[in-house]
Amino acid sequence: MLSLDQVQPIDLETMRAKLSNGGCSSSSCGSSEAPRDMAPEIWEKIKDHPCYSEEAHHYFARMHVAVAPACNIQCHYCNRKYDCANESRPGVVSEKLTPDQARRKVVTVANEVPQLSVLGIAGPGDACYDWKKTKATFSAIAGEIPDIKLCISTNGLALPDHVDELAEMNVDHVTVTINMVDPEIGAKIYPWIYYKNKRWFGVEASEILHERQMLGLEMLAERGILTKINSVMIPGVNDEHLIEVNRWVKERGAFLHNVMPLISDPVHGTHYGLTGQRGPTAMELKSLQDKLDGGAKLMRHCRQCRADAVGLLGEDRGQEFTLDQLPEQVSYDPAKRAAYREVVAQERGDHVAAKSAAVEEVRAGAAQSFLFAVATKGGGRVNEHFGHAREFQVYEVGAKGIEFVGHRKVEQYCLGGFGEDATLDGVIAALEGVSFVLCAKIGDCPKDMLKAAGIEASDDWAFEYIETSLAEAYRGKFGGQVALRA
Ligand code: CLF
Ligand code: SF4
Repeated sequence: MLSLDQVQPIDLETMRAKLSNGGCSSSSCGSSEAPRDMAPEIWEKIKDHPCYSEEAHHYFARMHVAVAPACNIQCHYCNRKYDCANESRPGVVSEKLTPDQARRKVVTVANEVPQLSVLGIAGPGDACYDWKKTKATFSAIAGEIPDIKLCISTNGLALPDHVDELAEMNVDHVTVTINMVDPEIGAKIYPWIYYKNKRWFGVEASEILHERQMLGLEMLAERGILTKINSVMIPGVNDEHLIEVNRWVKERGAFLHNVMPLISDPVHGTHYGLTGQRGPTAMELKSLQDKLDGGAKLMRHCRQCRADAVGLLGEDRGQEFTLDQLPEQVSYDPAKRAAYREVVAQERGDHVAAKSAAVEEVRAGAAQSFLFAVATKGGGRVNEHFGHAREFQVYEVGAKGIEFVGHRKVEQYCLGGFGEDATLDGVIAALEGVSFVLCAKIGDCPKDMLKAAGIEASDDWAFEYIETSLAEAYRGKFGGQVALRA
């Protein structure tokens, strides 16, 4: 059995206490039960996938291997020196791997990171265009680690050529980046594509891309492959148009729609970066996502990770597994992953029950909605110090219950025991629209500065479940029963 000390970064003290108290106390113990609005066979496919299930992302990790550098289109938000910005943020470059190097890396990570549940290929170019390397990598891993989920991300142009092979290889999670369903808008995003040994430009290029994306989507749906659509929100270009995109992809069987903010910076050397095209603010993104609610199911917890990312979505352990650190010979040992799953099955059942009770409680007494930011390092708990947080998870609490609405990346405020005021100013700016912060620990100085900016912060709920804490904090503020000790 895995020692809990080997499980990182989930808070081990909390997990130990929970288990020594007899473990799961809920009637819905175990995470194998599908939510009421989901078919059990779909739940079985997504319940351990950190991107397809918001709940799973508290417990399970993905890793990407950068085996596919070639690409067949040009996006205005991409500089080919960097990774594919459709599934990762620009400005970082991945170490390119051969399929054999990728195999060694995946097996090494699987032996050392028990949370690992998904292997994704997200570039750094296009995984379907650079197909031979994608296929060789998936085939090698599927033979060695049969329970790992295989996941792929593509711009869609070469997708229809490979759907049957994807189905044969049991790849049941495919992401297609679709930024438009109107080629006139597409021409403002894609200057050219390369298709049938020829370069196509302008509206004609976007017509072909659009047809291929829709065809690929329909073929995936026919084969029961779960499809996620990524769309990059580009203010003034396709922001309002994404409502139409959402409708089209829903009609063609997309399971999830992930609207990501354009990241645009002149230093990345992209067309948009160099021409001053801005990305959306956090509140503009939220406002668009709110309009899309009711269409295809929305993903709001994407971290725009890099093409060689390793770990839980909010972290990146890729630097621990660079090529020079991999053993020459390695074989898979399933012990840690199997033991971790046992621990999580217990913890997760409890969490689901606590979450459901908290949501009902808030719904019953809710009046006004507020945004709460939570510092967490996984496990579904308030378990990160304010000063150590590199991101905050944001929840809307009010009449609709408790909804995860996104995350805000920040610079770590406390380094070496001291906090910089300038960094704190950046954190406060990133928390635009947020009224309350819950964390495991916060000092008087940042708490006072947050308060001066209209944000109350509390560590009263350290190591408690996020939703239980939110419900109590909300009730305290608005029902007068428990007061935030701000
Ligand atoms: Fe990777 Fe993408 Fe698969 Fe996830 S990422 S290929 S679906 S395993 Fe996830 Fe990263 Fe967002 Fe992608 S957080 S960028 S959505
Ligand atoms: Fe860049 Fe990805 Fe677009 Fe290709 S599909 S141009 S790699 S962002």
